[in-house]
Amino acid sequence: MQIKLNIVVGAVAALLSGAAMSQDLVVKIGHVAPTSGAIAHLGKDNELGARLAIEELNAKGVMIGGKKAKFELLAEDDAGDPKQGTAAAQKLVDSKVNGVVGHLNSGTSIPASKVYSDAGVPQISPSATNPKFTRNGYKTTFRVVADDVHLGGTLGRYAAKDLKGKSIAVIDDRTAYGQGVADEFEKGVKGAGGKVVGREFTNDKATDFTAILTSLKGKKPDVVFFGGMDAVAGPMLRQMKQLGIEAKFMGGDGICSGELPKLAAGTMGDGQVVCAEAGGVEGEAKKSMDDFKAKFKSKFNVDVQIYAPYVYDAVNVMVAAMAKAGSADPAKYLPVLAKTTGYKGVTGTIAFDEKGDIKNGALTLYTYKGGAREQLAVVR
Ligand code: ABU
Repeated sequence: MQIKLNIVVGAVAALLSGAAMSQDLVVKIGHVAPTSGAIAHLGKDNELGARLAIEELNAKGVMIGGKKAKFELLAEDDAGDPKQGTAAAQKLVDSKVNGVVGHLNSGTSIPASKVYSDAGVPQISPSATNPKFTRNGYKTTFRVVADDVHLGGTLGRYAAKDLKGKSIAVIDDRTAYGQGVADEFEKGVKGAGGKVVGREFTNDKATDFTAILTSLKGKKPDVVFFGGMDAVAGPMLRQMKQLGIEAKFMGGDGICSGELPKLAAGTMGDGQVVCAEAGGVEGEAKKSMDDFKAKFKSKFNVDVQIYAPYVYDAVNVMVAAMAKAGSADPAKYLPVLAKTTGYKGVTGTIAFDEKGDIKNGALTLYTYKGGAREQLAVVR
């Protein structure tokens, strides 16, 4: 008799818990980055930032419109390729995602933004810095980092004024990001009264830079700026050393990773490289970033490369808008997301302007000493 009663009680409990679960709201968050290819280490860094945010949100229990939200991460690899980027975006739209965090590259984020805009799906890039990303008039497009006008311009002025570069050479990888940030750097140098003695280009898959570096060597540069990613910058630094080019080496956020010293195989001199992350915190806000990095390391046993904290914040700011709107329906929470102001994230305070760009975005200038990134300054 007792056994029968237990079975009945168990069945009722299972039914009730099933009923509760069926009332949960499943919220699908898409994430896209290159998790294969030369910058897979950066793509995986971003994806782990999203995973950490989703795990914490599920553990915390977020209510949206009176229902407990269950967040699912749909992670896609676009290999940093524009065509694969739009295919990944379409796949996520077809899977009825509620929002997307990504992509990592400007060259993929820009074409993908049209796919999301057409579908009305909010997209926040945690790292695409080309200004065009937010200048197509799409209401669904946001980013939580400063853009290349700010990034390249600041680095250009820094090269001419602080590093006192007299003959500055510029190389880019012809991607939307690399060419754009190099153009802004050149404008910054010239605006500060500096001189650009040579401009060369390569591509984002190249490994041999002998011809362009030999050509630039003849111009005796004291600063070489590279617009591109760390996977190309590392071998370029190695070949500069082999060719006896003693210049300072500068780049934007794409080279400013924890991996760069390894990619340069020990050929970077202390203080030789100056780069900038397109965000940054200072003062009291620094603690939350430091705590995030320690938590990330203890959970995944790897250090943050560059943008994992920005991905983490992007997921959280999107979910905060859903909770405030009382709906994960993109049409309902998008206007709330657009009005985000004063959101305190681990990367600082997030508010969006009318284009979807972060307001008052910061930059953090870094150099490398003893194979480790060392902060020089946070500038706005
Ligand atoms: N911002 C550097 C890496 C991503 C990109 O904009 O292509």
